[in-house]
Amino acid sequence: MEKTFVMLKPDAVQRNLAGEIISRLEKRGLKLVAIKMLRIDNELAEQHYGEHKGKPFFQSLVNFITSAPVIAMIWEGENAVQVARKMMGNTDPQKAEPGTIRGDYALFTGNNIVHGSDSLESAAREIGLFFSPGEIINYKKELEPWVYGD
Ligand code: IDP
Ligand code: MG
Repeated sequence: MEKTFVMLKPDAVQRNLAGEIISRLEKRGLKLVAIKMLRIDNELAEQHYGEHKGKPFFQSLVNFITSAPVIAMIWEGENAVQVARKMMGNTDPQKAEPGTIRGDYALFTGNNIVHGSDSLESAAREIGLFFSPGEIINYKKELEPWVYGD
């Protein structure tokens, strides 16, 4: 089953939105298979956001993501990468549809509360940056047939 990397950014933790966002992903039927809170250091921030190096917002992005703790997670499910991205909404929260996480809880691109991998390749890379294989839990949930059918 597909895995995606989702991170609750410092603003989500500070604004007490962690439970709400986790709850949405859970209720959708995605399965949480790894979770940890950490304070990202500069090196990890620059690796994680490497594709944006050189862009005008890069330094403020690194400053922001290292400013306070984040919650890093791996969620599993059919098409998990695209499903999670769609639930997050547009990068610019003012363009994100109501009903999406960013569209409901954020107003500013620099503080858009959640990160989600944008492709299978990014998901594999980001999962490898934040988690060791032993931290990823392989388990069954009895309600899976109720989510996907038999
Ligand atoms: P994504 O988070 O929706 O995948 P990306 O384009 O990968 O969006 O950008 C990574 C993060 O960098 C965004 O979530 C946002 O926090 C920040 N960012 C992107 N574009 C801008 C911008 O134009 N100004 C300020 N911050 C930006
Ligand atoms: Mg991105």
